[in-house]
Amino acid sequence: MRPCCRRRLHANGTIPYTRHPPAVHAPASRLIAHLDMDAFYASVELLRYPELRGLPLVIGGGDASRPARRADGTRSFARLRDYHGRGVVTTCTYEARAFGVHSAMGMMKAARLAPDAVLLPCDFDEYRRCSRMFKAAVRVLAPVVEDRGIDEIYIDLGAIPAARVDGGRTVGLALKQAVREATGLSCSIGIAPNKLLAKLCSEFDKPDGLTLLAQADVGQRVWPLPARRINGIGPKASEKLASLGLHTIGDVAAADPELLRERFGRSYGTWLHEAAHGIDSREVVTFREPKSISRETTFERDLHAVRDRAQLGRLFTGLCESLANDLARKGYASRTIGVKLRFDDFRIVTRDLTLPAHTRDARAIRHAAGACLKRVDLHRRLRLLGVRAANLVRDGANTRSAGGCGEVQSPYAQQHDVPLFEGCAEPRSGR
Ligand code: DCP
Ligand code: MG
Repeated sequence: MRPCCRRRLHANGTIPYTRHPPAVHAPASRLIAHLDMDAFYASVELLRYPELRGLPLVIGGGDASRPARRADGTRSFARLRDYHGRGVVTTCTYEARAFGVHSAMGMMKAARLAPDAVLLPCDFDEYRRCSRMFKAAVRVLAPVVEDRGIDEIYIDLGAIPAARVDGGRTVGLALKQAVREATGLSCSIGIAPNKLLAKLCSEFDKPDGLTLLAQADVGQRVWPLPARRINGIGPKASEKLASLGLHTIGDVAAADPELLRERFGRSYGTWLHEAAHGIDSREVVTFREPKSISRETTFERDLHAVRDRAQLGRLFTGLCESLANDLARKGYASRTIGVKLRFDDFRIVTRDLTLPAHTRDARAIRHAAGACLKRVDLHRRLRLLGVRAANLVRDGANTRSAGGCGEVQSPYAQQHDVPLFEGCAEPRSGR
């Protein structure tokens, strides 16, 4: 028997429910939905290019993979086998997943698995537009929504009397229908007593799924799953759990909570124990201020600060401009600007700089980020460059100028007025 398991398995391999529930108080029964769009970016592209329906489709090519119009009016599409570079798959249709392709896989590897798959570049503006549309459609039926990113939300169904009648099934179907009518896209929904279980079960029946999961189902439906399926158990934690003989969520649930705390620290160890028992008291939060906003890019080939400085300068300036635009669009200003670099040996270095006042001006961001770069040894070639804005405030607050976000020259920028990657163009102001 594994060292950490206190209880025996059922004959069918699942772990019986604990006779003594853990010493945590679950809140009164709630009903929470997690909604996640199916193959989101790829599905949005299929709305635009319906002739690709049913084909393996991969999103993540650069500009070169933009479709071309033939003389006869039909479109010609790039194929994955023609891709050369170091990009990664952003997402793909379920038809491409059947070949083993998945998000974050290197495109060259994906090309070996599915050479005939169609390749398209990302169109973030369009994905954001569809994202706003599906969220608005949900809010008409169920207004208590927590935004979790471009394609997922939590919905508190507690205030909807109809949701109590059948555990949320009818409301879940109505939400799926509303999303489809508003966008033409399918989504998958999980409905459970808390966010942790709702998120877990929204994946059970993807795509176009609707799964209801009760607390009493945890032993049978959740415990047999690999531990890493819990949102919050990443690759490192799951590796460490495996080294303790804890592979499934049931293994973690059956482990001595003291041992988990001993190995993972008090806070994470306690969380692991509760999560494995399907306990989660987090509320659906309808608004949360972001901690930071960032932009980064991985280069097609490694670039050197001196030999490729014109190209790097343009990329760096572009990132700062995009970041300034993001801040403006979202209505924030930042006081701490940081850079992130990944070198050719995969080492990651970050530096940041706190300014005297908040800004969202592209030039000020470029100067501050440039000052951060000066504090990095740039002898090795770079694989990735990123710029980050933290210490955020909403429009106008705490900024210097009366009109909102004042342009700020960092003290570093004033001292080192020469852009780091010399020869590059100054960014346009983001205002
Ligand atoms: N995404 C990304 N980089 C990743 C994973 C995803 O940019 N490593 C983007 C593309 C996805 C979107 O975020 O379309 C949503 O991510 P999901 O994990 O929900 O993946 P999908 O919606 O594509 O597929 P699924 O049907 O599994 O939800
Ligand atoms: Mg999704």
